[in-house]
Amino acid sequence: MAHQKTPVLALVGGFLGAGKTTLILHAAGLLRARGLRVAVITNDQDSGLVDTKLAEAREFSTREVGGGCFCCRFSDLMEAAAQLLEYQPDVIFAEPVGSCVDISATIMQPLKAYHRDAYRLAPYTVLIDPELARRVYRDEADPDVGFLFQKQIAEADMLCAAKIDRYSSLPELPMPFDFGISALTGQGVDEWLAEVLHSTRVAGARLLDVDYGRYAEAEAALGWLNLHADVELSEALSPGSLAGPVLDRLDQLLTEAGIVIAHLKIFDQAASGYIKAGICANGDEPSPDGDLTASPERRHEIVINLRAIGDPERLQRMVEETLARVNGTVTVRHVGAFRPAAPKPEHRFGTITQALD
Ligand SMILES: Nc1nc2c(ncn2[C@@H]2O[C@H](COP(=O)(O)OP(=O)(O)OP(=O)(O)O)[C@@H](O)[C@H]2O)c(=O)[nH]1
Ligand SMILES: [Mg+2]
Repeated sequence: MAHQKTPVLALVGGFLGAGKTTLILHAAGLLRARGLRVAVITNDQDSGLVDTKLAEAREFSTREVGGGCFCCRFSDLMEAAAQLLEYQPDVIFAEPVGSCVDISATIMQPLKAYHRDAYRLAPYTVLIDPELARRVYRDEADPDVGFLFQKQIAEADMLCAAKIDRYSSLPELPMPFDFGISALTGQGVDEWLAEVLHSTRVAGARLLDVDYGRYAEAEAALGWLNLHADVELSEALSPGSLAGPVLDRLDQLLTEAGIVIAHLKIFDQAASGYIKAGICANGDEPSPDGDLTASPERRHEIVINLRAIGDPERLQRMVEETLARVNGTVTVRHVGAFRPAAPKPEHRFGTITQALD
């Protein structure tokens, strides 16, 4: 058998919209430019992820673990990682679902216990959006969001303030953090990556005390919607000209209904190029990613992922109402609208797995 290198496996968690995918893909691009091979594992309660499409569009070897969070699908996570070994990656980034907590007990400890020879486990990174952090500590955030957020930051091996390009100096936050990072300007990314690749800190050094009843209740406050469709337009449009108005219209409908958006994303692939755009709050200005100058096409493949504090059936109706305005035929390949089911992890360690040496 060919000699296999032992890849770094780096989990990057944090609340919905914290900037996990943007950071992972930015870092993956930097590593690729250094001649390293990078693979990505995405994760969701359902299938049909914008993040998967985006990672594939950037030509990274990608696997999607669907149908439940990594904790509940630990075997699928390990199967996905094993499949990616075929590409001989130097680094595998894995992004857990943004509402997920107790990653240390359910993923980091089992990884150290059962897979220590196959992967070099990086310290667990948790990203925080400084604005959400402030809202949580001022008691201005939804209490269920606040619960999940506080649990997530308590189990970080490396806590990183994301999106720091939005501030003229490092933001003052109610909690200490290890790195301030901007995936847009690159600030702080090299320092964080050095810790991911060569860290001497213990990976999975913290264990949470989680009331799973409260955890399930907090996750179930969120409505989840994933839609994957083929669009045949009557008149050709660029991906940006189709996706932009769909995103704006959905934002408008949700806002009028008083539904708080946690993260709304759309991905549009046409033969001429792709666009990804998203917003993390009602009325936000989306910053599109992809090819804004792609030429008009009649055939598009679109993926919409919406996480909001609202009834999933209402979310689905609003998405369908929005797509009904598209001038053409929309053929839905997949639609899932639900509240996340109570988490039932495959493993849940009560103690920290010690390193061998
Ligand atoms: N200004 C700024 N915006 C960012 C940065 N990183 C991410 N964003 C924006 O924040 C939004 C959410 O980013 P994602 O990377 O999709 O967040 P995520 O944590 O993967 O979200 P989920 O997968 O839904 O949990 C996107 O609109 C990004 O453009 C950053 O460093 N600076
Ligand atoms: Mg993501």
